[in-house]
Amino acid sequence: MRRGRIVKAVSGFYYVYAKGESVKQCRARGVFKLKGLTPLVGDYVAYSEVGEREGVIEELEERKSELIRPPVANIDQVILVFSLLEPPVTFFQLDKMIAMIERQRLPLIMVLTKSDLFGANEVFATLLPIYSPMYPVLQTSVTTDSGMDKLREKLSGKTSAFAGMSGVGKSSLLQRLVPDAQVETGEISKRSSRGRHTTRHAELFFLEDGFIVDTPGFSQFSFADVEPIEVQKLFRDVMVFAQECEFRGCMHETEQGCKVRKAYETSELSASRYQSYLQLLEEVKQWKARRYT
Ligand SMILES: Nc1nc2c(ncn2[C@@H]2O[C@H](COP(=O)(O)OP(=O)(O)O)[C@@H](O)[C@H]2O)c(=O)[nH]1
Ligand SMILES: [Mg+2]
Ligand SMILES: [Zn+2]
Repeated sequence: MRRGRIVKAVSGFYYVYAKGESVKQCRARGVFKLKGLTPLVGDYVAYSEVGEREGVIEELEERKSELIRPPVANIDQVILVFSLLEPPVTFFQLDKMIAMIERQRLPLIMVLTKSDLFGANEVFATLLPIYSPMYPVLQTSVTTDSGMDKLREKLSGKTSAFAGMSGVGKSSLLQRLVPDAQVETGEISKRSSRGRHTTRHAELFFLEDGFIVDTPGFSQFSFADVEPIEVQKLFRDVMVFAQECEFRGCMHETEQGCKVRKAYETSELSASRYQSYLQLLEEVKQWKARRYT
């Protein structure tokens, strides 16, 4: 038996990669179904070979982590991709995605793309002081190759998931990092007849030293089962001041003497981050109200 990793799953077939081997199309042993186990993209497995190109998955290794959306196992970190311009950064979208990743307790690296565009530097300069105290922040361009080496360093030895809205440049980055990957970027999809390309299944791409998964799954995540009081924990910078807030159960909205509110008023806490916090809090409260009516 050999050890490999599931890089793709399509209608009951699992594609298993092992370094130096051709990717094998595998079936899973029936016994998994009996045990209620479903192999996931990202799983490490033991498989036996059937001829040159096929195999059978015999064993699943225990998972270090498991995401439901996207359904991927053993992710080490999320690369949150946003473009500096075209489309411009929307603070709330950005902060909501960060919150979503925090919710899944995954380390996060921010990658701001399209740094070659005119005016991108100014946008980067406004974002950097807000986010760099919390997360590594890189800026990249696939046009000039700027920042790509730093990104490669961050990906080395890890399994990374790319998350971000459509059009920000995820596929273009992936294409750069994995030149022989079959990736569709915006330009190609414009030409295709079926309109905008959407990745239908998660797929792992292998680097010399690491794996990447490109999937739209993250944006489907919902906050429907989050409690309002938990929302602050998804904003690291809000949390710094929330810990000093003396009011029990405070949600740091309008209370007189609230430390978060004060930090916002004195600009110690970024106004856009505070606004995003309030807006997400509002959404979560509405989700909750709907749950009980
Ligand atoms: N100027 C510039 N355009 C880029 C860059 N990266 C991607 N794009 C363009 O942005 C559009 C969307 O890119 P794509 O990779 O398909 O985004 P995805 O939807 O996140 O996968 C395409 O037209 C790309 O050519 C970049 O670094 N600089
Ligand atoms: Mg894409
Ligand atoms: Zn408070």
